Amino acid sequence: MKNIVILISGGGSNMAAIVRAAQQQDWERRLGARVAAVVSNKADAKGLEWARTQGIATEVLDHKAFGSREAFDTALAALIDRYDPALVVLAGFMRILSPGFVAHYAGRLTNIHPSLLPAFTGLHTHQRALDAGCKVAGATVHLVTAELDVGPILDQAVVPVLPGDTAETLAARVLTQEHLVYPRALAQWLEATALKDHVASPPGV
Ligand code: NHR
Ligand code: GAR
Repeated sequence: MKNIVILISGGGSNMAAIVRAAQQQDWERRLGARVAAVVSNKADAKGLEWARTQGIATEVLDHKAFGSREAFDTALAALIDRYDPALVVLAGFMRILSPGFVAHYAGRLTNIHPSLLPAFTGLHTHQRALDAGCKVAGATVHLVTAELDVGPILDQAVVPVLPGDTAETLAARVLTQEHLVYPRALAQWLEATALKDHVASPPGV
């Protein structure tokens, strides 16, 4: 079984969309994958409680309890590795990860970023898209590399920017598309790795 560990910091609506997709599309049977744990750097992240109602293990690791970014990342990796993850998913996780952490999960660490990358890396993406006069906005699912928001793009979703939009109305429109594109991109990643595993060691050979 391929274990998926999801990292959140807040509402967790992308995490919930992934968990629901896994349930509805029977990822266990079809893709040999399951959401094994949800991890938050904030104890009050709303998504944690919902994950518990779904019978998913939850963990909290408060970054403020650590003296450095590296110390937090080392502890975070140790906690995640207890679940033997095939895939680590950032879903509204708000801490930049150090190069050592990223290298440890190279090729199996994904993020969803609320802009059409390579435009608007970093924070406050919706206000910056409005300020730039963009006519479309969206979200990008990408593999995480040491450099922020520049890893290989797995999939994107586009929405229109409408007259009168604020950062809040635009964020809400983008978020509904994030809930579709992220589960779809992960299912494709899982299918592709299943195929690679099969070619590398076909059953019965
Ligand atoms: N880490 C690496 N190495 N590479 C990426 O592409 C990453 C990453 C960690 C998180 C998500 C992210 C985004 O989609 C992400 C991508 C937080 C910040 C940030 O500045 C920036 C980007 C992203 C997440 N965080 C502040 C920090 O000091 C804290 C902000 C806060 O706590 O509210 O870590 O854009
Ligand atoms: C999402 O819009 C996600 O793209 C964004 O935060 C929101 C989290 O919502 N991520 C970032 O801004 C990363 N810097 P959620 O917790 O409800 O999934």
